[in-house]
Amino acid sequence: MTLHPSHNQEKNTEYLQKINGEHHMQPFSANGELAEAGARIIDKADGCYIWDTDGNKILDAMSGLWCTSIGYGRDEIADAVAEQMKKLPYYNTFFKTSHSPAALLAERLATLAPEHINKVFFSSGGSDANDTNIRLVRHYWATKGKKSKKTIIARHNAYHGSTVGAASLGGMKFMHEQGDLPIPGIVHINQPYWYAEGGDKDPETFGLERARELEEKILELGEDNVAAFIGEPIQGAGGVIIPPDSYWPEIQRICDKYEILLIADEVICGFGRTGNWFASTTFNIKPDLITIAKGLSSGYLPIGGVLISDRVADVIYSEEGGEFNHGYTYSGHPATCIAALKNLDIMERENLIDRIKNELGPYLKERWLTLSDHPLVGEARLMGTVGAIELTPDKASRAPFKAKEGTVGTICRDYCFANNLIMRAVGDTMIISPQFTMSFEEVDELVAKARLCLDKTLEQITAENID
Ligand code: PXG
Repeated sequence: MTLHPSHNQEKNTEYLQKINGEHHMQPFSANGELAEAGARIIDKADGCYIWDTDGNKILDAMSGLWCTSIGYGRDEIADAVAEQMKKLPYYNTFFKTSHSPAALLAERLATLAPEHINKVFFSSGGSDANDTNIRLVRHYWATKGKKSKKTIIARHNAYHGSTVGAASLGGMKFMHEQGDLPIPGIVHINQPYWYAEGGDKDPETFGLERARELEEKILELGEDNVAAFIGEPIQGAGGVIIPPDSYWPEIQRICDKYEILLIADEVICGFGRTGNWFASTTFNIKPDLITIAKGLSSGYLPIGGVLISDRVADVIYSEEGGEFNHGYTYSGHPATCIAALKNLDIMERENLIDRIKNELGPYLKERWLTLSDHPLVGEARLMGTVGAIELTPDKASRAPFKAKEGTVGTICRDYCFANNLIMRAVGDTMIISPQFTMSFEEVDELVAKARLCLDKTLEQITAENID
């Protein structure tokens, strides 16, 4: 079919939905259904709000997809990127070349990262950065003469990305089912999800138990066969799962005891989300590798990478390490590095990390936790600027609904959409990850809208006997 777009079609919702449905296959979507219904077309954004092509102003409490920490509409980034695009829009970082944006960003990251980390390898996002991790840890151990140390231990319900490697590291069953994943050499242990899986145990005992599954798995496989453990400090896409305090110190102890590399996937948690530059600082762990993306550039341009500790870098840079046969066309892309540098400038200039720790974080937490008195809410939790509420038919027992998982969450999510609030549903868990720049008034709007949508959800499931 030939379409003839005219110059004013960019705001024509119907037309855009039609061509989008006919030609654009979208991620994590039932594309047939979506094409039929028509996607919501987002037109512009500013601060914490997005506008669709019908003119609806929507409060974005997810920072896009956990990315836009500094908020939308920062012309300063656009201008700096435009300047870079005119000067050097592209050059690779292979074959003994580099350029100032990559070098400057690498130096900046080394300053911001925990002390034992001084190097970075760039990627285009989080998935390919985690693929880099798989290559790196195996190359590390092979270089040290321990070729058998190959297996990576990850967790059920983790999200590490969507490439074959990253989806294998992830523990999403519905992803593994499509395409015969995980690939060999990646195994999973249980997650520290006290609300859903902790039963009558107190959270700290449960956290220790779940961490000790790592030790059991290492003993089962033999430590000579295990390369690394990977985990998100707080699981994001899995439902903003904040582990009990006992969890991460025990994981660190076990990694140290058995000489297993620790990879912290900070694609969501990094760059301030938890109130420190890195969640590894918040949870007091010392990872050998840190995956970064999203907040690194606030999503203004696609860039990710792996922060590499001295322990790992010393081996990779050694004579025995030789050439690392790995890299991406866009590793260290100049425009994306400039976007990241400007983003970090803004975060520092506006003291945004400090704001999360001392102002926005505490206010958001206080307001968010007020939702726990709602009859549908089994638990409200929040750290820094990531939060969740668990929906339940029975607050006392934290029981799940008898209806298919996600039924009630989807009803609530749809009310949010209809009331111009972007709040995600993961099954029957509602999650938020707002911008670091959100004002107190916007926090109030967010919490008031969330409560309204909970009320409407309760009304509907009562009327329809969903329990
Ligand atoms: N690690 C973590 C912890 C992530 O959250 C990735 C890696 C992959 O990054 P890229 O840039 O390749 O997408 C992510 C991405 C969701 C959702 O439903 C979350 C992500 C991506 C898509 C959807 O919450 N996180």
